[in-house]
Amino acid sequence: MGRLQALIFDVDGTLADTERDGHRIAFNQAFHEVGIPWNWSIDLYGQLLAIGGGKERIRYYIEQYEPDFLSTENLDDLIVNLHQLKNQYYRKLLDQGLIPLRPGVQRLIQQAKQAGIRLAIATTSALPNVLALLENIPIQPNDFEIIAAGDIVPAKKPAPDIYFYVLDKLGLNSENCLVFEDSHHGFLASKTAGLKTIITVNDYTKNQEFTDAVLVINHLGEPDQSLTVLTGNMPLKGYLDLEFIQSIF
Ligand code: XBP
Ligand code: MG
Repeated sequence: MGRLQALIFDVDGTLADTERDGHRIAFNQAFHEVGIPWNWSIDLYGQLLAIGGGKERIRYYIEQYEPDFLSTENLDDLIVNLHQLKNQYYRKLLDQGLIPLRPGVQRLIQQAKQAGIRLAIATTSALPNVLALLENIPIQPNDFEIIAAGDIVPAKKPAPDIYFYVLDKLGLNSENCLVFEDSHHGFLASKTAGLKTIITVNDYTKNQEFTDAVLVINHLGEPDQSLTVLTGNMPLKGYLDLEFIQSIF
C-alpha cells in the first residue's frame, strides 16, 4: 500500500467551472469575430466536450456539422487562428473575475501545501489558458510543482499519457498519488495510468460513468457548504479534507 505524496488536479471542470460560461462563450466570440456564423449552444457544447482540446474540438465540429468547411484552403491555419482568438476572449472572461474556484478547492490545496503534500496539474487545456485561470483565482501557479498542459504530450485525455508524464516528472509511482477529475474522459486517463481518483461532477458530467473511482461527489464541500456523495463512502463530515484522503491510502 502506498503513502500519499502528491495530489494531481485536472483543470477545466475540476478547479473551476470553465467550460459552459468560459471556453464555450469564448469560442462563439471567436467565430463571430471572423464572420463565421456558428453558435455553440450549451447542449451542443456538452456533446463537443467528448473531444478534448480546443483545436481538436473545432476540427471535430467541422467534420460533424460543417463538412463543407473541410475543403477550406489552409484549414489547419484557420483552426489554429480560431483557437488563438478563442484563448484571447477566454482570458478576457477570466480577467473579469467571472469564473471562481469550485467549493473546497482552495481549502484543500492550502491544507495539502501545509502538510508538505506535493501538487501538480494534468490538463488537456493549453498552458496559457491554465495560467490565465490561475492568475485570476486565489491559487498561485508556483503552488504546483508540475503544470502539464495541452500539447505537451501528443495523445490527449482519455489517453493516460499526461498522467504518465506527471508521474515521471514527480518521480513518483501511481500508488503515492491521488487525482481529482470531473469527467469520464479525464477519469479514463487517470484510471488507465493506475491512479486513485476522486470525481467532482458538474452539470455536463453528472450522468457519466465513473466505475472504480474512489468517490464521486458534487464538489469538495466546505464546512458551511456540504457536499453530496453520488458514489462511494466517506464520513459524514460534509467536506473533503486531507484526513479523509490519507485514510484511503
Ligand atoms: C478540458 C478540455 C479543454 C478545454 C479547452 O481539459 O477539454 O479542451 O475545453 O482547452 P481538462 P483549450 O478538463 O483536461 O482541463 O482550448 O485550451 O485546448
Ligand atoms: Mg476536466
